[in-house]
Amino acid sequence: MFSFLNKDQVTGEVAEQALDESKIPAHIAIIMDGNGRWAQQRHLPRIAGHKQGMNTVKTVAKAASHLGVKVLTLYAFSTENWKRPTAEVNYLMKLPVDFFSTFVPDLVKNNIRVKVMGYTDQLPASTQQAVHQAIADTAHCTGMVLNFALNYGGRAEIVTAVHGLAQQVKNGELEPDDIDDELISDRLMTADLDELRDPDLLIRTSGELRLSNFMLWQVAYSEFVFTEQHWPDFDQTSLESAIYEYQQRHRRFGGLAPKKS
Ligand code: V07
Repeated sequence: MFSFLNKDQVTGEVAEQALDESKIPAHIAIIMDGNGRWAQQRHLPRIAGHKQGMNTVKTVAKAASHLGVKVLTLYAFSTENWKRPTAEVNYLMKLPVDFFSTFVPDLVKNNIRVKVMGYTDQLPASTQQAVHQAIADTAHCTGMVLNFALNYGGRAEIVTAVHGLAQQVKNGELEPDDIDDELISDRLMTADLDELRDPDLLIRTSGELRLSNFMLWQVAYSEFVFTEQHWPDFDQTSLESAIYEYQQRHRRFGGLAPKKS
């Protein structure tokens, strides 16, 4: 089930109530929507919103890490985003480069490891280079995983997994009956996150109530929290409010008893 946080909840009292530190969602995924709208409301170009959005990524990544989140997955660029104006796409492709040059030392200081999921081989070479550098420079970090979905699409991810399984069946390496939930999960781009592969909490900013092809398989049992705040306005308090909302819910995995954590 989902809920909509109102302005009081994101700016005030709820976040000040103590969070239960034993029930921090281990994996939070965020659809970072509303950068363009944030800019347009200020009569700024859309790219100014993306730039501010990148600063929010830094703030929220540090806040999540301090709260004890184990994986933070951020939808940075979807396979559909190529349809945007060329200048905007070109700007977006530079953001990982900017991000790397300004934030990697801070990530290392906070023991945060960068991971990327998506069809990264289709990105410009300079973007791929920056991404690989960020991964390499944080490879030794043992704290939170900051997982960027870059040129990611949920259906394409499932199609890729099914192709792999079908090929193995064709080669006689696998029986159709061997294909189950776990085997499919093992072929998705989140497989290397092991027991943390499925988000506990999915947040979408900026008022849209859609999944937009994000982690379709992995969010099967996630709690959804929607907020009207645009991504550049989202901050530590907003994150705490969303986690507070998450903690108020009884989680049922299709069964009768709430999940024991
Ligand atoms: C992007 C900033 C956040 C708001 C939403 C869209 C714009 C961080 C990255 C990034 C990705 C990989 C990496 C390091 C940083 C990023 C894109 C857009 C394409 F290794 N923010 N951000 N990438 N935005």
